[in-house]
Amino acid sequence: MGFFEKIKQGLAKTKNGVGAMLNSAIASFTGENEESYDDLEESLILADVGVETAHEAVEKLVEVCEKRGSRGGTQVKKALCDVLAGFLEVGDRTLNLSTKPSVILVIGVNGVGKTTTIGKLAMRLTGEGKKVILCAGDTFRAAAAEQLGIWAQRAGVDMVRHAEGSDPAAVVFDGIAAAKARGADVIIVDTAGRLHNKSNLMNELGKISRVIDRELPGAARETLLVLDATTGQNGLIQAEAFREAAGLSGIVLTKLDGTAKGGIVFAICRRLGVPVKYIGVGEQADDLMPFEPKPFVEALLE
Ligand SMILES: Nc1nc2c(ncn2[C@@H]2O[C@H](COP(=O)(O)OP(=O)(O)OP(=O)(O)O)[C@@H](O)[C@H]2O)c(=O)[nH]1
Ligand SMILES: [Mg+2]
Repeated sequence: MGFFEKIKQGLAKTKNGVGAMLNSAIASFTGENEESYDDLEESLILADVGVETAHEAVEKLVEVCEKRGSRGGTQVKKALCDVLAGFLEVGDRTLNLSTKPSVILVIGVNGVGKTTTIGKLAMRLTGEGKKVILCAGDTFRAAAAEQLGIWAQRAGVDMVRHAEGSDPAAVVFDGIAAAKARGADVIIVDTAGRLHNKSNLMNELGKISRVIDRELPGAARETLLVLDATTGQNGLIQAEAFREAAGLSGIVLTKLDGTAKGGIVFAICRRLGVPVKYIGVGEQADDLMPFEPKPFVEALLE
């Protein structure tokens, strides 16, 4: 099954609710009467786009329709696709891995798919000829390093780990030393899942971040927030908290093959200006793809 087929299939699971409503709201959208305006805005909110962003999207849509003279379902839908895709065109979506080594720090709440994403990324980058080292910064459970170890083996890359319960910043320190010694191109750091409102855990990310800055000054660095696409508006709050604690250069949106409504991504890109860099549509190594706004929006509205 093709990549976008998987997304469409996933999004179709919630279609009966959101997609169908959205499409009927688009079909009856005239941009002239309040009612059609409200219907469309409400459908966007139900798709998790968020109140503010939904409002902005409809305002922008009216503008675009007026300018283009768009009339009727098909033309309005095309205009809405363009407006929504425009919201996702923020920043640079490519990974900046311009120094040797460069660092990818992967963060997010529990169970969103951090370790799996790292495994997929390791396979991908290795396939591009890069020498990758994985760093098991999730020292919370021994099983976490084991899970990462399985991916390391699959990708044929080294992994640096410490004993359960040890300081994650110390593992990162060693990981960087190993990356330098072995001439690695990229070091990818796994971290334990943490709730964005637990300040001690969030401070730990700051500490990891400072170790990277100190040990690799000037190195190219990505801090990727992994976000489960089935998360609703809370995703925006998560993203804000993680940005505050560690800075963010990009989002990886996972589980788009599930029951995701997908709308949260518009709120995040629009409000925080952080680009989505990759999307995940399954548990297999090749279920990670660079993000493209247009096809994503089309899959969402199909
Ligand atoms: N369907 C689907 N499942 C996924 C995807 N990404 C990850 N998973 C699954 O989600 C579950 C959690 O993934 P992990 O990679 O362990 O998540 P994590 O963020 O590292 O979890 P913690 O380390 O416990 O915080 C696993 O069963 C993964 O196989 C995806 O894109 N689609
Ligand atoms: Mg994990």
